[in-house]
Amino acid sequence: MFIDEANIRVKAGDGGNGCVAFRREKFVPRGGPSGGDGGRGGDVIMESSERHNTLVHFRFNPEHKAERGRHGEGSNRSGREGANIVLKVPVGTILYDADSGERVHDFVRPDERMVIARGGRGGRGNARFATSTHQAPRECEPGRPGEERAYRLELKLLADVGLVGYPNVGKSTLISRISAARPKIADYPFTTLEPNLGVVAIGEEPEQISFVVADVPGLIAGAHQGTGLGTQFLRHIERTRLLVHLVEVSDASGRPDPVQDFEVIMNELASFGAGLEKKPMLVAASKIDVANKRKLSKLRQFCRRQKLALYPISGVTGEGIDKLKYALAKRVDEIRKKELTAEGTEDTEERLAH
Ligand SMILES: Nc1nc2c(ncn2[C@@H]2O[C@H](COP(=O)(O)OP(=O)(O)OP(=O)(O)O)[C@@H](O)[C@H]2O)c(=O)[nH]1
Ligand SMILES: [Mg+2]
Repeated sequence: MFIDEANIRVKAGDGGNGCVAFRREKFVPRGGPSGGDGGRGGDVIMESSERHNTLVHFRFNPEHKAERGRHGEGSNRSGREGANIVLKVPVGTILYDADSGERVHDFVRPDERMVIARGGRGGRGNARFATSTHQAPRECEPGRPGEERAYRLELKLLADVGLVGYPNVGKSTLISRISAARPKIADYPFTTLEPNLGVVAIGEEPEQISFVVADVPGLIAGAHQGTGLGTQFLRHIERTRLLVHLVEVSDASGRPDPVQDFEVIMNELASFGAGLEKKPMLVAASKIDVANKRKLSKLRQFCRRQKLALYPISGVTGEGIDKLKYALAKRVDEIRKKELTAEGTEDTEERLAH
């Protein structure tokens, strides 16, 4: 459940064929063989990157081919080599051979490179076959085919964004709106018993931003003492970068005061003891299609005072969902960049200290 997977097929470039040709020059009778070699086919290379966080880009695009080598030509011209292609995967990706199931490589560090399909060698042209006794060879070789392979990629996901709130406020509905996750949604509390993860992708490669959202069971007052489903599952969002706190503003919640709802949940987060209450947080006013206007404006005023960004959404009509999704992408991206530069500075400091 916490694993992102993709199946890919890759084909390295075929080698170019060798060429049969003879020199033909004015005044040079019976010129020698001059067929050039074929170029080598391009490799398919896999490279781990810190800029990628999920495998979602392969799901839309599972087949990759490197360029073939050009054929050799007369006048001893070798064919040009085919260009390599580089497929980027997130650090933490594990590569399996799809046919044998064998584990091929674990990309544990950034910028690890590995050839996952080798380009075919170019064939030799007839110039290579000439010997003192065999001066007009007509043989040449065809290029070798590039390797063709099927792989399975696996990545253990860590969630970037955690969805928190009371039961039944629409957390699972939201994740089903912004990702391919399809958790159970129903009109009773504690529908979700286990965390669900969804991958959200925005934009196109190479500028695509993707991130992982975790939908967790609802919290209620006293959860840290075991009431409801307790708070054990909150460890799944301990390492998230950002929380979305869903607060229901319809009357269906049966609770009179959204600000009080907010505070009860914050108190439970704090009681869990992992600093969840201090994480960056966006507030989503949920079920605005059936909002009680008074509740919505009360929550709005509260958020303004607390300097919390508020996003009114409806998982049913879709209102506000895109805006929230883009805001999440932006915040996640900012936080990741900050983390990268922070690591960079630590590295430099460490080096300077030595
Ligand atoms: N009118 C309206 N109903 C919604 C909205 N979002 C969710 N619902 C309904 O509210 C109910 C609960 O939704 P869920 O997504 O299961 O809520 P949850 O927060 O995941 O609930 P738990 O898993 O029990 O914590 C379902 O009947 C949904 O159809 C919304 O924006 N508007
Ligand atoms: Mg749910």
